[in-house]
Amino acid sequence: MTKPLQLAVVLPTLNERKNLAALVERLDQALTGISWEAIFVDDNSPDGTADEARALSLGDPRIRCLQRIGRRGLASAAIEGMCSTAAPVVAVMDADHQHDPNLLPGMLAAIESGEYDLSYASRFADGASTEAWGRPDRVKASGLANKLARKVTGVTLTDPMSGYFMMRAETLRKDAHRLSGVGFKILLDILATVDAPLRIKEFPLNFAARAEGESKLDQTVVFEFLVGLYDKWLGRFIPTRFALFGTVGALGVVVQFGALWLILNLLLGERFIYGHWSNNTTFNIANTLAAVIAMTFNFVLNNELTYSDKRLRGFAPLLRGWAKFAMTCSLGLLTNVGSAAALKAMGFHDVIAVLVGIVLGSVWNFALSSKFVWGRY
Ligand SMILES: Nc1nc2c(ncn2[C@@H]2O[C@H](COP(=O)(O)OP(=O)(O)O)[C@@H](O)[C@H]2O)c(=O)[nH]1
Ligand SMILES: [Mg+2]
Repeated sequence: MTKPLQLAVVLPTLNERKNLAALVERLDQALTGISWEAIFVDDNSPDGTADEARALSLGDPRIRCLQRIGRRGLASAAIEGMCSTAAPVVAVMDADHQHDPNLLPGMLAAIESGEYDLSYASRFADGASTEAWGRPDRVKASGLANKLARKVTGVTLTDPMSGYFMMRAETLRKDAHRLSGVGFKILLDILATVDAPLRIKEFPLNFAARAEGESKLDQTVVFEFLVGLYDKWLGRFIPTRFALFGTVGALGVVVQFGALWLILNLLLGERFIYGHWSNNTTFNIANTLAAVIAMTFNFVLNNELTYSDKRLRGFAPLLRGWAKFAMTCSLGLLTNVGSAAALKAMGFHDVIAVLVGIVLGSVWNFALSSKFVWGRY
């Protein structure tokens, strides 16, 4: 009988094809004498990362591939990978060679000894270094993020934002349903969620430069971090997605007012006197147009941010999505413009009329669009 499986290394990937073969080789060398498997969790990367993982798997069944369709996200990829193995201990690691696999045996020994529940590699512990990373801007950003994260969650680790850690699979599975799975700070999420006090061992990491390809977190790192913090802090009062949708909607309010003002003043030459535009008909037509513009703006921003994990891509899907968004929102739009028109006719201030219309409309928009536009999966 072969040695029972000890460790699963979960490797979330997005366009990492060229990094896989060399990484598997390094894992194989680092983990001699240990019974392990590696699980690439790929979000259907256009560069064929999943195909490469399957090709490697044909020659080495310890390599597995979980290909996710229509979904995105580092945290949820890590969670699903960790839940897809029978191994008693699971590790999460970047697939771009920034995390040194030689730390794995020590991290595993710490957990198998029974003295620790979680091992993790810190970029900021004594003896660690980030010089080889070659990204002083990101070092600084990570330092700041860590400080903020420690304040908000009360976690005392030197690097709660680390993406390289290992723990008992059972501990993870017990609380997996309570993890937020939003953003990239999966370790922080686990630390803030798991009730049992975790005994944690820290390993200083020499954080390397990425081997091939590009960082996916460069552009979204600040946004995702804020979303993650919000989720842990206030997410249970107002769900994160609804808060995002609302924030985008609030920006849409600005856009609608801006568009309305532009159309009336510049295009139609209407005068805005003492808080009123003169003519009801032109106002209603212009406000309808402004609402359509704001809706398009909201669609684009929601697609980029609120539903970044289910983002529609390409001309046809975007157009179809916009059409569906327009349809599901048309009820909201009718409510929006209709109630504004009614209120204005009743003599309410124009600004009040527009605002009430927006609030009533956006309730419809969220309820329907989360189901019909981005809810395919
Ligand atoms: N499955 C999946 N993997 C991701 C996603 N975003 C990033 N990754 C992977 O997560 C790891 C860390 O991402 P990276 O872009 O290197 O972030 P950085 O090291 O902070 O610059 C890499 O292996 C990426 O391929 C995602 O949305 N889904
Ligand atoms: Mg990286």
